Amino acid sequence: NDMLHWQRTGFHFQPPRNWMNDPNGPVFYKGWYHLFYQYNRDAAVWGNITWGHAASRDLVHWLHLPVAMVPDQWYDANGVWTGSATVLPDGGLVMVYTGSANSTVQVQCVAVPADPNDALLLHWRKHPSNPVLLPPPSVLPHDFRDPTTAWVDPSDPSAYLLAIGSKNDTGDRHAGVAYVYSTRDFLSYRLLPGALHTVNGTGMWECVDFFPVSVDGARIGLDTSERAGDGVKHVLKASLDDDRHDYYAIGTYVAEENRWVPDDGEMDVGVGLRYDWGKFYAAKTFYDQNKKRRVLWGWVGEADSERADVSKGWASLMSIPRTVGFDTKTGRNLVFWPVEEVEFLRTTRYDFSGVTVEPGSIVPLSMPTAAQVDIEAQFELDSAAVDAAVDAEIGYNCRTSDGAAGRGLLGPFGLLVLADSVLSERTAAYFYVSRSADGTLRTHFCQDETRSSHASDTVKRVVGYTVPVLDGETLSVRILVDHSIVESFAQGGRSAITSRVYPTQAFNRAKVFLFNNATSAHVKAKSLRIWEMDSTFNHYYRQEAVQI
Ligand code: DQQ
Repeated sequence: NDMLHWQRTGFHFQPPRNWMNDPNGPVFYKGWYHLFYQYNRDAAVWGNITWGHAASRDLVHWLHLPVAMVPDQWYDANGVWTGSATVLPDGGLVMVYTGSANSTVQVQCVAVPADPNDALLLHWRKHPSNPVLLPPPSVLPHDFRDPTTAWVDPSDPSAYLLAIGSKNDTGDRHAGVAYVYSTRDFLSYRLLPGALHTVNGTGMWECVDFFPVSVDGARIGLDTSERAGDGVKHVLKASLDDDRHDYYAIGTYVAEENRWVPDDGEMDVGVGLRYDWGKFYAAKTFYDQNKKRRVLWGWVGEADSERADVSKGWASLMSIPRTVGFDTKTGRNLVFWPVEEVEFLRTTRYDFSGVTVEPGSIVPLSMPTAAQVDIEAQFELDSAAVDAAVDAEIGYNCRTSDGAAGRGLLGPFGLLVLADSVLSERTAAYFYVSRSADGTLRTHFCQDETRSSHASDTVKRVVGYTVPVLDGETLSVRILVDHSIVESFAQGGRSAITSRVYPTQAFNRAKVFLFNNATSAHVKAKSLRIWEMDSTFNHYYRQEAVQI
């Protein structure tokens, strides 16, 4: 029906139909961005996993291509699972992926372009030596998957290293772990002693990613083989199968000892920072040699029921591609920001800058329709209220709070999107300023899905976390709204939150409001601009058309 159809997005990547999960082997090759993804051709639920495939000139408009790989060998009969691309020095390309041989055995396999001159990379050749890598005796054979992009071994330029996630259950460790293998030809591999990193209690590490970042801000992205050293640190990311979030930490890579050490042991992988505080998993970066940036893709699943997915005929989206960089201002986190190409989709602009929102009030923002919008807002709290904030409560927590309906001295305030005119449905992206035990102010950035839909079969939560705000900074947020997805980036991307929401009333006449539920603070939208967003009208590859 209309409502289910409306939930499909206008400018996010999603397959034409059926189920999708992890991004696979993202890469820039011969002028095209390629995105492969875990794909079930047969249904809107997970199963019979192939590699779906699409290509783009600009990361925004996509050409849907035929599936790249299907389970047609004994070693991937249960699914062609997640893998990564490595660009070789001669410009060649190799994919290393996990073959699910059966429900209990995972092996690593290699595929190369059947025709390296084909910029669309339509056909893939699985190597006759597959599987090239079997689980080591120390791990369970079903806990060994998702090889990373390979990087050049700093101590032996003729060798590559790559990491594979696993789990170590000896004793009661329940430790996530990343093993490193050395290879010269991608066909034979040697396990390096020890592990790149392991963290007790974090369980199976899926979709490990490992990449360098420029910490002096000199460069926005680094090639995966860039060496550690002056101005270069390494990020380790793991997707925790246990709690379905992507965790990262920044640290030092000591290649000659095959280990990586987090800068801050208390904020280790799996316990500290997340790529995104909402629905976002199995993410993967690639180095875009075209624009010299590192780009992140994440799988954004559904929060509705499987039954709803089956009637829609599709499930899951890809996040907006995000550039990833080191936050030189805080020195302790990454920043994520929609790739600049997203801004090309902006059409009509509405400017609401200067609007002030009284405590306990809501201001409608008048525009024709807001199902597909890009919002940029900067907020100022009145200083008298902030000075009085010694009374602000201690220890706010987005997850256990009353969300946008709560009331505190300095929050919540922010925007309500995908709202109907009487606000019976709305999704809130908001700030909440509280006090920490030492008396200093703490800013939380949260998203409240609890009133996003009248539907009862969807998961609705309040999600989010504290976001660093430095002296003199205003509170700022960018929000991408696209039918059933709300993706927010606070403080220049120090914190990101993605929600999936399914309005039943707001659909087709979605509105935006400013709200301020603080009890004492006036909030001024110092600047507030909203752009309507074009749809990307993706195309479908037809072999006949190309052959003519
Ligand atoms: N999805 C793939 C696995 C990976 C998981 C299977 C993460 O390779 O560990 O579809 O979502």
